[in-house]
Amino acid sequence: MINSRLCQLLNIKYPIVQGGMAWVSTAELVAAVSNAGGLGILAAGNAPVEIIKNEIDKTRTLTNKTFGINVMLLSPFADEIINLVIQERIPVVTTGAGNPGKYMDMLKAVGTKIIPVVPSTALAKRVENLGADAVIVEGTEAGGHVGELTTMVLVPQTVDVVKIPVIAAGGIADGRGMAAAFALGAEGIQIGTRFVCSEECTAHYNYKNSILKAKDRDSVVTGRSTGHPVRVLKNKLSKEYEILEKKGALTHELENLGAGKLRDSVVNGDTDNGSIMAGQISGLINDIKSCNDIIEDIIHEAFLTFKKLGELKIEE
Ligand code: TUI
Repeated sequence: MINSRLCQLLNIKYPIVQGGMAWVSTAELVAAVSNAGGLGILAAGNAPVEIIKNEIDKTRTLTNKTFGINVMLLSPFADEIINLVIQERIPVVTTGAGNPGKYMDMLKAVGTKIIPVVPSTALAKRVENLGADAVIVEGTEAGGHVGELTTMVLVPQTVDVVKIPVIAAGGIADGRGMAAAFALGAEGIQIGTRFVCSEECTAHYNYKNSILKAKDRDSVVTGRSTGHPVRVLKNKLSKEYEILEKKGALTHELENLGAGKLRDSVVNGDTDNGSIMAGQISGLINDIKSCNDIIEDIIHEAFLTFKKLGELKIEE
């Protein structure tokens, strides 16, 4: 048992949050993670409100545990999704790809816990001042939209400047990673890529298999020139994208090439021409197991790691 302030704040057994991944974090995955004692998070991505309302209803048929919603702030539907969250009294919201400042008061008014994902200590402090209940600091090791700093440097620097619980994200897929994050002062972890390779995740097998096959150097960040850098596994699409970017292509040309490509890989299984968003830790993931086993194995391995460290003969 690894307890932290986060478990009381969110009413969960283990301080493990599942990353909100567009197209991937559907009702089945979210309910499985929450039923296993973590916090499942539905991903709104760029989806319109009706689709997310359906996913909320479905999740509620599959679990009576706490679950949350991730609001991707670049979405054209972000305002409507926030209204839906308020109507539906969703207990926890995480946000990504922007500053959630303008939504904080509305969410707080209905008692929703707000946990922004941030890539820097400055934004962590800003969201704490605006009333965030906890903060997820996401290192550049993560999949999808990323910042510049690593988890290793972000976590301790953030822990030193905020009072709210810090959740570490990016590059964590096992109990050693969890123990390392806690050693840096984190009180929880967020896990994305590892949960893609779960039995309950509804993503196409080809997408899961790309992660299973990936090694340490098989991801790349594309789109830095557009201001929206995204970590993906290398494939035909990422190579085309890199060539265009090196040639100095305009942002709208690059955005046209990227549009709809996540759905192509996650839903249709086109892992050549689709965008395979996944983290650098993909190389550590070699099997597909249930969310319950993923979580129990992480907790057990974190415990063994702490025990092993405690047995080191260290003298002061
Ligand atoms: O949001 C994510 N990961 C994502 S979102 C996504 S969908 C997408 N697709 C194409 C282009 C862009 C997005 C795929 N993966 N992670 C959380 C995260 N948020 N990482 C980094 C940030 C972030 C970045 C800048 C948060 C705030 C921020 O603030 C800038 C500002 O406004 O001050």
